[in-house]
Amino acid sequence: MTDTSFDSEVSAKAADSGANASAQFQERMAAAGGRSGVIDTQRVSYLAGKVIKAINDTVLDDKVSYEEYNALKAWLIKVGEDGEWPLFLDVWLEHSVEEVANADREGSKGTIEGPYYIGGSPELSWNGTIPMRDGEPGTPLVFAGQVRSVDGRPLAGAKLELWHADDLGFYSQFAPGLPEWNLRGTWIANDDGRFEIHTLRPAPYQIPTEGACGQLIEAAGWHAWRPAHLHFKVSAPDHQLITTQLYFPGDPHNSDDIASAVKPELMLDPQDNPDAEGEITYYDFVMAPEQ
Ligand code: MBD
Ligand code: FE
Repeated sequence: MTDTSFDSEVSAKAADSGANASAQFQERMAAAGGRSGVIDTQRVSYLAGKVIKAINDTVLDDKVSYEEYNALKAWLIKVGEDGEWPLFLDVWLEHSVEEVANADREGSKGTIEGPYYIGGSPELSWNGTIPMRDGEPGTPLVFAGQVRSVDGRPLAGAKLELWHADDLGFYSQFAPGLPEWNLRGTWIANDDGRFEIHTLRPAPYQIPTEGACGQLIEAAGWHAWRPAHLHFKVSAPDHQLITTQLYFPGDPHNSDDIASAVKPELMLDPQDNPDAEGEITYYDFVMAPEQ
């Protein structure tokens, strides 16, 4: 395979990932009963008015030209055409929404979900291995710990959903050619609330650069990197769902994540696994009761 055909294969995958994320999100919203009527008229008027005013103020304060206005217009159109609204919003806005949503929640920290979650991944026992291809590249990683309530009670039967990118930065179901549930799974904690997840250490990750978001990053002279991360949703009866991500010390992008989703509490500490090839890391999830 030549470099060129590899590049075009990679960019075809990236273009697909945007469209898939848009379609997935719309399906999920429709399944949850749609969007209309959820937010009351006064609130819509207040928030939409405030955002529109903030943009107008920027135009006036910074004397935005017709050239800049038209560049913005063309770019906004392209975000939709590329299916990159989920990517744009989750990278540059979701972190603030998450901060507001979980400001007062006790227990383990959450962070953003991002655009690539899919519910209903294969259920594994408390110490199962994530679905992966034969020869899937990456260092084996055991992720072990306990799910507890804030009062210290182990939460038997808690559910842990994990999803992460492969070594090339692709998420299954958002890039063609990967098995449906590659690097996605659901673990059920044992009677002590314990789990031992067998997976691979993820690689640093670049958000797709071929579409409108990449165009913005390049035009602004930014970078497209996120630190290597594992995504989790952890749930247990009568407790608030935790959506989070966990990171690895020493990653150069822990301090400049393009999605602003790193928190000091979300750092793992992997060590050589004395019992098997690869690494092992421990992390407990502490869950706040349902309000
Ligand atoms: C990702 O994998 C991700 O986690 C986020 C937040 C945004 C884009 C891609
Ligand atoms: Fe991710």
